[in-house]
Amino acid sequence: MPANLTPQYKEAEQRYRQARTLPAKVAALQEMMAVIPKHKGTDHLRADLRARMSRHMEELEKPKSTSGGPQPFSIRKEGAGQVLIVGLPNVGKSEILNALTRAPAKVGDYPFTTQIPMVGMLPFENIKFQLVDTPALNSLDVQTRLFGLLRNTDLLLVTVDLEGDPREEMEQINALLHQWGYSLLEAGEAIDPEGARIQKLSIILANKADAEDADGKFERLDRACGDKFTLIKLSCLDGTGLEEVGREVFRHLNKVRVYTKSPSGDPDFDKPIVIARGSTASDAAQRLHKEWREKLKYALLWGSAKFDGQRVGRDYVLADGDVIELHG
Ligand SMILES: Nc1nc2c(ncn2[C@@H]2O[C@H](COP(=O)(O)OP(=O)(O)O)[C@@H](O)[C@H]2O)c(=O)[nH]1
Ligand SMILES: [Mg+2]
Repeated sequence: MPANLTPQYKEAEQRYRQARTLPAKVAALQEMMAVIPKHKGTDHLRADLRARMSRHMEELEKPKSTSGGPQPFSIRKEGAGQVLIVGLPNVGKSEILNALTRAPAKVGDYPFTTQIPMVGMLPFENIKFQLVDTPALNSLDVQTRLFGLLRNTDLLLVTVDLEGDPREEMEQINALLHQWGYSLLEAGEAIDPEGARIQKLSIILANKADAEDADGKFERLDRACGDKFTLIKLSCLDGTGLEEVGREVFRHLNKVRVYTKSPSGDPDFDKPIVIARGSTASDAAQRLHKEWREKLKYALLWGSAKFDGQRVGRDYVLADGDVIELHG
Protein backbone atom coordinates (compact mmCIF):
# COMPACT_ATOMS: atom_id res chain seq x y z
CA MET A 1 0.00 0.00 0.00
CA PRO A 2 1.68 3.23 -1.11
CA ALA A 3 2.21 5.90 1.50
CA ASN A 4 0.55 9.31 1.53
CA LEU A 5 -2.93 8.20 0.47
CA THR A 6 -5.28 10.90 1.62
CA PRO A 7 -7.94 10.48 4.33
CA GLN A 8 -10.49 11.13 1.57
CA TYR A 9 -9.15 8.15 -0.38
CA LYS A 10 -9.11 5.92 2.69
CA GLU A 11 -12.65 6.85 3.51
CA ALA A 12 -13.82 5.99 -0.03
CA GLU A 13 -11.90 2.74 0.16
CA GLN A 14 -13.62 1.79 3.38
CA ARG A 15 -16.96 2.47 1.75
CA TYR A 16 -15.87 0.30 -1.16
CA ARG A 17 -15.01 -2.60 1.13
CA GLN A 18 -18.30 -2.31 2.99
CA ALA A 19 -20.43 -1.94 -0.13
CA ARG A 20 -22.95 -4.75 -0.53
CA THR A 21 -24.31 -3.88 -3.97
CA LEU A 22 -22.57 -3.51 -7.27
CA PRO A 23 -23.71 0.09 -7.86
CA ALA A 24 -22.48 1.10 -4.41
CA LYS A 25 -19.13 -0.55 -5.17
CA VAL A 26 -18.89 1.26 -8.49
CA ALA A 27 -19.71 4.59 -6.88
CA ALA A 28 -17.08 4.17 -4.14
CA LEU A 29 -14.46 2.90 -6.56
CA GLN A 30 -15.12 5.77 -8.87
CA GLU A 31 -14.51 8.18 -6.02
CA MET A 32 -11.29 6.40 -5.10
CA MET A 33 -10.14 6.87 -8.68
CA ALA A 34 -11.05 10.53 -8.60
CA VAL A 35 -9.21 11.39 -5.39
CA ILE A 36 -6.16 9.13 -5.55
CA PRO A 37 -2.92 11.15 -5.76
CA LYS A 38 -1.48 10.83 -9.25
CA HIS A 39 2.25 10.10 -9.11
CA LYS A 40 4.64 7.23 -9.82
CA GLY A 41 4.11 5.70 -6.40
CA THR A 42 0.43 5.05 -7.13
CA ASP A 43 0.84 3.75 -10.71
CA HIS A 44 0.20 0.13 -9.75
CA LEU A 45 -2.68 0.93 -7.48
CA ARG A 46 -4.32 3.11 -10.12
CA ALA A 47 -3.96 0.38 -12.73
CA ASP A 48 -5.51 -2.04 -10.26
CA LEU A 49 -8.44 0.30 -9.62
CA ARG A 50 -9.06 0.66 -13.35
CA ALA A 51 -9.00 -3.11 -13.81
CA ARG A 52 -11.41 -3.54 -10.92
CA MET A 53 -13.75 -0.91 -12.35
CA SER A 54 -13.67 -2.64 -15.69
CA ARG A 55 -14.59 -5.97 -14.03
CA HIS A 56 -17.46 -4.41 -12.11
CA MET A 57 -18.79 -2.74 -15.23
CA GLU A 58 -18.73 -6.07 -17.05
CA GLU A 59 -20.70 -7.63 -14.22
CA LEU A 60 -23.19 -4.78 -14.47
CA GLU A 61 -23.81 -5.60 -18.10
CA LYS A 62 -24.60 -9.23 -17.38
CA PRO A 63 -28.27 -9.96 -17.02
CA LYS A 64 -29.33 -11.06 -13.55
CA SER A 65 -31.19 -14.15 -14.60
CA THR A 66 -29.31 -17.20 -15.77
CA SER A 67 -32.48 -18.79 -17.10
CA GLY A 68 -31.31 -18.60 -20.70
CA GLY A 69 -34.36 -16.61 -21.70
CA PRO A 70 -34.21 -13.44 -23.76
CA GLN A 71 -31.72 -10.88 -22.45
CA PRO A 72 -33.28 -7.55 -23.31
CA PHE A 73 -30.43 -5.48 -21.92
CA SER A 74 -27.76 -7.06 -24.04
CA ILE A 75 -28.24 -5.54 -27.47
CA ARG A 76 -26.05 -6.58 -30.36
CA LYS A 77 -24.87 -3.53 -32.26
CA GLU A 78 -26.12 -3.13 -35.80
CA GLY A 79 -25.71 -0.49 -38.47
CA ALA A 80 -23.30 2.42 -38.48
CA GLY A 81 -23.38 3.00 -34.72
CA GLN A 82 -25.45 2.42 -31.59
CA VAL A 83 -27.27 5.40 -30.11
CA LEU A 84 -29.18 5.32 -26.81
CA ILE A 85 -32.07 7.63 -26.04
CA VAL A 86 -31.80 8.36 -22.32
CA GLY A 87 -33.54 10.65 -19.87
CA LEU A 88 -36.03 10.94 -17.04
CA PRO A 89 -39.56 9.47 -17.38
CA ASN A 90 -42.26 10.98 -19.57
CA VAL A 91 -40.03 13.29 -21.60
CA GLY A 92 -40.93 11.57 -24.89
CA LYS A 93 -38.11 9.05 -25.32
CA SER A 94 -40.40 6.34 -26.69
CA GLU A 95 -42.24 8.81 -28.90
CA ILE A 96 -38.89 9.91 -30.34
CA LEU A 97 -37.96 6.33 -31.18
CA ASN A 98 -41.31 5.95 -32.92
CA ALA A 99 -40.98 9.23 -34.80
CA LEU A 100 -37.48 8.47 -36.02
CA THR A 101 -37.71 4.77 -36.77
CA ARG A 102 -41.32 3.62 -36.91
CA ALA A 103 -40.44 0.98 -34.34
CA PRO A 104 -43.37 0.28 -32.08
CA ALA A 105 -42.39 1.49 -28.61
CA LYS A 106 -45.04 1.90 -25.96
CA VAL A 107 -45.90 5.53 -25.30
CA GLY A 108 -47.60 6.42 -22.07
CA ASP A 109 -48.83 9.42 -20.18
CA TYR A 110 -47.42 7.94 -17.01
CA PRO A 111 -43.83 7.31 -15.91
CA PHE A 112 -41.77 4.18 -16.47
CA THR A 113 -43.72 2.81 -19.44
CA THR A 114 -40.61 1.40 -21.06
CA GLN A 115 -38.99 -1.12 -18.74
CA ILE A 116 -36.90 -2.83 -21.35
CA PRO A 117 -34.91 -1.24 -24.16
CA MET A 118 -36.67 -0.99 -27.53
CA VAL A 119 -34.68 -0.98 -30.73
CA GLY A 120 -35.21 0.62 -34.13
CA MET A 121 -33.11 1.76 -37.07
CA LEU A 122 -32.65 5.48 -37.75
CA PRO A 123 -32.04 6.15 -41.44
CA PHE A 124 -29.63 8.88 -42.52
CA GLU A 125 -28.98 9.25 -46.27
CA ASN A 126 -27.61 5.84 -47.32
CA ILE A 127 -26.84 4.46 -43.86
CA LYS A 128 -28.72 3.50 -40.70
CA PHE A 129 -27.96 3.83 -37.02
CA GLN A 130 -29.29 1.56 -34.30
CA LEU A 131 -31.49 3.63 -32.02
CA VAL A 132 -32.40 2.29 -28.57
CA ASP A 133 -35.16 3.67 -26.37
CA THR A 134 -34.32 2.95 -22.74
CA PRO A 135 -36.13 2.89 -19.40
CA ALA A 136 -35.89 6.14 -17.43
CA LEU A 137 -32.48 6.66 -15.81
CA ASN A 138 -34.11 6.83 -12.40
CA SER A 139 -36.16 3.63 -12.62
CA LEU A 140 -34.69 1.70 -9.73
CA ASP A 141 -35.45 -1.88 -10.72
CA VAL A 142 -33.56 -1.68 -13.99
CA GLN A 143 -30.82 0.81 -13.16
CA THR A 144 -28.05 -1.75 -12.81
CA ARG A 145 -28.60 -3.21 -16.23
CA LEU A 146 -29.44 0.13 -17.82
CA PHE A 147 -26.17 1.71 -16.72
CA GLY A 148 -24.37 -1.41 -17.91
CA LEU A 149 -25.88 -0.86 -21.34
CA LEU A 150 -24.49 2.68 -21.44
CA ARG A 151 -20.95 1.47 -21.21
CA ASN A 152 -20.39 0.26 -24.75
CA THR A 153 -22.77 2.47 -26.61
CA ASP A 154 -21.42 4.96 -29.15
CA LEU A 155 -23.56 8.00 -28.42
CA LEU A 156 -26.27 9.22 -26.03
CA LEU A 157 -29.29 11.26 -27.01
CA VAL A 158 -29.95 12.90 -23.66
CA THR A 159 -33.59 13.88 -23.77
CA VAL A 160 -35.17 16.65 -21.69
CA ASP A 161 -38.69 18.06 -21.67
CA LEU A 162 -39.50 21.65 -22.68
CA GLU A 163 -42.85 21.25 -20.98
CA GLY A 164 -41.06 20.82 -17.64
CA ASP A 165 -37.81 22.28 -16.35
CA PRO A 166 -35.11 21.11 -18.76
CA ARG A 167 -32.20 22.67 -16.85
CA GLU A 168 -33.23 20.95 -13.65
CA GLU A 169 -33.54 17.68 -15.62
CA MET A 170 -30.00 18.10 -16.95
CA GLU A 171 -28.76 18.47 -13.39
CA GLN A 172 -30.57 15.34 -12.26
CA ILE A 173 -29.30 13.40 -15.24
CA ASN A 174 -25.72 14.53 -14.65
CA ALA A 175 -25.98 13.56 -10.99
CA LEU A 176 -27.29 10.09 -11.88
CA LEU A 177 -24.60 9.58 -14.50
CA HIS A 178 -21.89 10.63 -12.06
CA GLN A 179 -23.22 8.32 -9.41
CA TRP A 180 -22.85 5.43 -11.84
CA GLY A 181 -19.39 6.35 -12.98
CA TYR A 182 -20.23 8.23 -16.18
CA SER A 183 -19.93 11.77 -17.41
CA LEU A 184 -20.98 13.51 -20.60
CA LEU A 185 -18.08 14.40 -22.86
CA GLU A 186 -18.17 18.14 -23.48
CA ALA A 187 -17.27 19.88 -26.73
CA GLY A 188 -13.51 20.22 -27.10
CA GLU A 189 -12.85 17.86 -24.19
CA ALA A 190 -10.45 15.00 -24.94
CA ILE A 191 -11.18 11.47 -23.73
CA ASP A 192 -9.02 10.81 -20.67
CA PRO A 193 -8.02 7.11 -20.72
CA GLU A 194 -7.08 7.29 -17.04
CA GLY A 195 -10.17 9.23 -16.09
CA ALA A 196 -12.22 8.08 -13.15
CA ARG A 197 -15.42 8.33 -15.16
CA ILE A 198 -16.46 6.84 -18.47
CA GLN A 199 -17.01 9.83 -20.71
CA LYS A 200 -19.89 9.48 -23.16
CA LEU A 201 -20.37 11.35 -26.38
CA SER A 202 -23.79 13.00 -26.36
CA ILE A 203 -26.34 15.25 -28.01
CA ILE A 204 -29.13 16.95 -26.04
CA LEU A 205 -32.64 16.59 -27.41
CA ALA A 206 -35.00 19.24 -26.02
CA ASN A 207 -38.36 17.62 -26.77
CA LYS A 208 -41.92 19.01 -26.81
CA ALA A 209 -40.92 22.23 -28.59
CA ASP A 210 -44.63 22.65 -29.32
CA ALA A 211 -45.38 23.28 -25.64
CA GLU A 212 -46.19 26.69 -24.27
CA ASP A 213 -43.08 28.67 -23.24
CA ALA A 214 -40.88 26.12 -25.03
CA ASP A 215 -38.88 28.78 -26.88
CA GLY A 216 -37.93 30.67 -23.73
CA LYS A 217 -36.99 27.46 -21.94
CA PHE A 218 -34.93 26.34 -24.88
CA GLU A 219 -33.02 29.63 -24.92
CA ARG A 220 -32.24 29.34 -21.22
CA LEU A 221 -31.12 25.74 -21.69
CA ASP A 222 -28.96 26.85 -24.61
CA ARG A 223 -27.33 29.53 -22.49
CA ALA A 224 -26.69 27.02 -19.71
CA CYS A 225 -25.14 24.24 -21.79
CA GLY A 226 -25.18 25.17 -25.49
CA ASP A 227 -21.43 25.75 -25.55
CA LYS A 228 -20.75 22.29 -24.15
CA PHE A 229 -23.23 20.22 -26.17
CA THR A 230 -25.12 20.22 -29.43
CA LEU A 231 -28.76 20.93 -28.63
CA ILE A 232 -31.62 19.99 -30.93
CA LYS A 233 -35.04 21.49 -30.41
CA LEU A 234 -37.50 18.70 -31.14
CA SER A 235 -41.21 18.07 -31.32
CA CYS A 236 -42.65 14.66 -32.06
CA LEU A 237 -46.02 16.33 -32.35
CA ASP A 238 -45.25 18.75 -35.20
CA GLY A 239 -41.99 17.23 -36.48
CA THR A 240 -39.68 20.09 -35.48
CA GLY A 241 -36.02 19.09 -35.59
CA LEU A 242 -36.58 15.44 -36.45
CA GLU A 243 -34.55 15.58 -39.65
CA GLU A 244 -31.62 17.14 -37.80
CA VAL A 245 -31.09 14.12 -35.57
CA GLY A 246 -29.59 11.73 -38.15
CA ARG A 247 -27.26 14.41 -39.47
CA GLU A 248 -25.98 15.32 -36.01
CA VAL A 249 -25.62 11.66 -35.01
CA PHE A 250 -23.50 11.09 -38.12
CA ARG A 251 -21.40 14.19 -37.42
CA HIS A 252 -20.80 13.26 -33.78
CA LEU A 253 -19.83 9.67 -34.53
CA ASN A 254 -17.02 11.05 -36.68
CA LYS A 255 -17.19 8.46 -39.41
CA VAL A 256 -16.72 8.55 -43.16
CA ARG A 257 -18.41 6.55 -45.90
CA VAL A 258 -16.20 4.93 -48.49
CA TYR A 259 -17.24 2.96 -51.57
CA THR A 260 -15.30 0.33 -53.40
CA LYS A 261 -15.41 -0.48 -57.10
CA SER A 262 -13.84 -3.13 -59.26
CA PRO A 263 -11.73 -2.09 -62.27
CA SER A 264 -14.58 -2.88 -64.64
CA GLY A 265 -17.57 -1.92 -62.50
CA ASP A 266 -19.27 1.01 -60.80
CA PRO A 267 -19.32 1.61 -57.05
CA ASP A 268 -22.45 0.58 -55.17
CA PHE A 269 -23.50 3.80 -53.45
CA ASP A 270 -26.09 1.92 -51.42
CA LYS A 271 -23.40 -0.05 -49.61
CA PRO A 272 -20.81 2.21 -48.02
CA ILE A 273 -18.05 0.98 -45.78
CA VAL A 274 -18.61 3.11 -42.68
CA ILE A 275 -15.30 3.65 -40.96
CA ALA A 276 -13.76 6.02 -38.38
CA ARG A 277 -12.56 9.38 -39.69
CA GLY A 278 -8.81 9.18 -40.12
CA SER A 279 -8.90 5.63 -41.52
CA THR A 280 -6.64 4.77 -44.43
CA ALA A 281 -7.09 2.96 -47.74
CA SER A 282 -5.59 -0.07 -46.02
CA ASP A 283 -8.13 0.07 -43.15
CA ALA A 284 -11.03 0.24 -45.63
CA ALA A 285 -9.61 -2.61 -47.69
CA GLN A 286 -9.34 -4.81 -44.60
CA ARG A 287 -12.96 -4.15 -43.81
CA LEU A 288 -13.84 -5.57 -47.19
CA HIS A 289 -11.74 -8.66 -46.64
CA LYS A 290 -8.88 -9.44 -44.29
CA GLU A 291 -6.74 -10.81 -47.12
CA TRP A 292 -6.26 -7.17 -48.19
CA ARG A 293 -4.23 -6.53 -45.06
CA GLU A 294 -1.18 -8.02 -46.77
CA LYS A 295 -2.27 -7.81 -50.37
CA LEU A 296 -3.04 -4.12 -50.92
CA LYS A 297 -0.29 -2.32 -52.84
CA TYR A 298 -2.14 0.83 -53.89
CA ALA A 299 -5.61 2.13 -54.66
CA LEU A 300 -7.09 4.34 -57.33
CA LEU A 301 -9.21 7.06 -55.82
CA TRP A 302 -12.13 9.23 -56.86
CA GLY A 303 -13.22 12.02 -54.53
CA SER A 304 -10.74 13.65 -52.20
CA ALA A 305 -7.77 13.06 -54.54
CA LYS A 306 -6.36 15.83 -56.73
CA PHE A 307 -7.74 14.17 -59.84
CA ASP A 308 -10.08 11.28 -60.59
CA GLY A 309 -8.47 7.87 -60.53
CA GLN A 310 -5.36 9.14 -58.77
CA ARG A 311 -3.07 6.44 -57.45
CA VAL A 312 -2.74 6.57 -53.64
CA GLY A 313 -0.79 4.46 -51.15
CA ARG A 314 -2.02 2.19 -48.34
CA ASP A 315 -1.71 5.00 -45.81
CA TYR A 316 -3.81 7.52 -47.70
CA VAL A 317 -6.41 8.99 -45.31
CA LEU A 318 -9.90 8.71 -46.78
CA ALA A 319 -12.62 11.36 -46.81
CA ASP A 320 -16.41 10.93 -46.68
CA GLY A 321 -17.66 9.92 -50.12
CA ASP A 322 -14.37 8.60 -51.51
CA VAL A 323 -14.48 5.76 -54.03
CA ILE A 324 -11.53 3.37 -54.07
CA GLU A 325 -10.43 0.67 -56.47
CA LEU A 326 -8.10 -1.76 -54.73
CA HIS A 327 -4.98 -3.17 -56.35
CA GLY A 328 -2.83 -5.97 -54.96
N1 LIG B 1 -46.72 18.00 -26.65
C1 LIG B 1 -45.88 16.97 -26.86
N2 LIG B 1 -46.06 15.83 -26.19
C2 LIG B 1 -45.20 14.81 -26.43
C3 LIG B 1 -44.13 14.94 -27.36
N3 LIG B 1 -43.43 13.78 -27.35
C4 LIG B 1 -44.02 12.96 -26.46
N4 LIG B 1 -45.11 13.57 -25.90
C5 LIG B 1 -46.03 13.02 -24.89
O1 LIG B 1 -45.33 12.84 -23.66
C6 LIG B 1 -45.81 11.70 -22.98
C7 LIG B 1 -44.67 10.77 -22.64
O2 LIG B 1 -44.12 10.23 -23.82
P1 LIG B 1 -43.26 8.91 -23.82
O3 LIG B 1 -42.66 8.76 -25.17
O4 LIG B 1 -44.01 7.76 -23.28
O5 LIG B 1 -42.14 9.33 -22.74
P2 LIG B 1 -40.95 8.43 -22.13
O6 LIG B 1 -41.38 8.01 -20.78
O7 LIG B 1 -39.79 9.37 -22.06
O8 LIG B 1 -40.71 7.30 -23.06
C8 LIG B 1 -46.85 11.06 -23.90
O9 LIG B 1 -48.14 11.48 -23.50
C9 LIG B 1 -46.52 11.62 -25.26
O10 LIG B 1 -47.62 11.66 -26.10
C10 LIG B 1 -43.99 16.19 -28.06
O11 LIG B 1 -43.07 16.41 -28.89
N5 LIG B 1 -44.89 17.16 -27.76
MG1 LIG C 1 -40.81 5.30 -22.66
